[in-house]
Amino acid sequence: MKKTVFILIGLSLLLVCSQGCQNSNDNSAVFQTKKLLQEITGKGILFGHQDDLAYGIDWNSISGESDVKRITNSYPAVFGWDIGNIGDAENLDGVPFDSIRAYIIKAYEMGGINTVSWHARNPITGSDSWALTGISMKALLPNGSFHSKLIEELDKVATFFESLKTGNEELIPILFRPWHEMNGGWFWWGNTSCSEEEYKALFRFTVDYLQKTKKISNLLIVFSPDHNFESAEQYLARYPGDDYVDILGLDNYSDFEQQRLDRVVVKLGIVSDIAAQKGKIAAFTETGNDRLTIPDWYTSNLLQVLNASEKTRRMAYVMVWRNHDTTHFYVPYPGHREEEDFRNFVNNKMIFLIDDLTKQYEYQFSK
Ligand code: BMA
Repeated sequence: MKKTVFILIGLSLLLVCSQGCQNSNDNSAVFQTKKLLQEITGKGILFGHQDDLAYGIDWNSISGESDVKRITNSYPAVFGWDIGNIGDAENLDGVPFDSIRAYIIKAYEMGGINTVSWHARNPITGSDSWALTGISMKALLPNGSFHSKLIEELDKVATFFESLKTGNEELIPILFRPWHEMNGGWFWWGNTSCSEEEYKALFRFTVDYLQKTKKISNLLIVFSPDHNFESAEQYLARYPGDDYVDILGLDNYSDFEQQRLDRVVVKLGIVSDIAAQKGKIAAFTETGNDRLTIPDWYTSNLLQVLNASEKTRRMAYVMVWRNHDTTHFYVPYPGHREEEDFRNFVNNKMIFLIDDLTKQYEYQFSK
């Protein structure tokens, strides 16, 4: 009897794992990254910054530089990059793709985690993510008249992801965050440009094409709605399904702009609850206060919401957007009046920069 039970368990595990699950003996880098994010949940929150190694205030492409490091002496733990305009020499914000690749390798070799968003051009019109005319999602989906154009773009994405390797030919794990902020109307994949079913089909096709057809094995997939929801049901309206997502995210700038911190707490709580129910990782995938106009934003706003409850403390990471110039930035730079506040934020025992992550991992995340 016992034997039969074991055989049955073994068989069902085999069946489940043939659908793409990784078992606990999996020592691939992507599995280790997932495990790290799961293990850090509730113990600390990794801090991330978009384009951190590429440029900052008054500098561009200087090896070793980082605005986070300039004022804290440590790099962030999470590094965000964008592959908008993939196929060109530079991304949509003027960072050469060859440099992005080098930064991703460097971040990984330092012990950091990389996440990639995609402000994609519309494959039909060639115009940017924010251009809402000339869109037909149906035409881009399988059997649509422009489907091959979507595939052309995905092939470029696949080539880029396949090229992210260390010197030992090890593929670098990437938290890939395609088709983000879909519950707003500002991108051509947003809720004013396609139906829920069309959006889900786009997301599923993207993941299936990269992971199954192109066999890209270094991705963890992030689903990242914006602030525009009030309930779990609304959050999940465009969710492509558990098989397609590893990390449940939230992008939220608006509620901070309106100083509705209570709303941020509620929304992080919803994401945290769904993630716990589904056995997924939760993350605050994009946020920030552009130009830091709100005094002490890092400690009086961000830290408050992250530390509001057991639920909000279960974000694996929080990432702020890029430091383009003094008219568009999210991390203070030397001499800025928010410098001290930012240091107070990162010195909180819950917030992990790369040094905290690499040093403390062995000490079971105790800072
Ligand atoms: C936006 C702004 C733009 C940028 C885009 C993609 O939030 O920062 O300047 O082009 O993100 O990075």
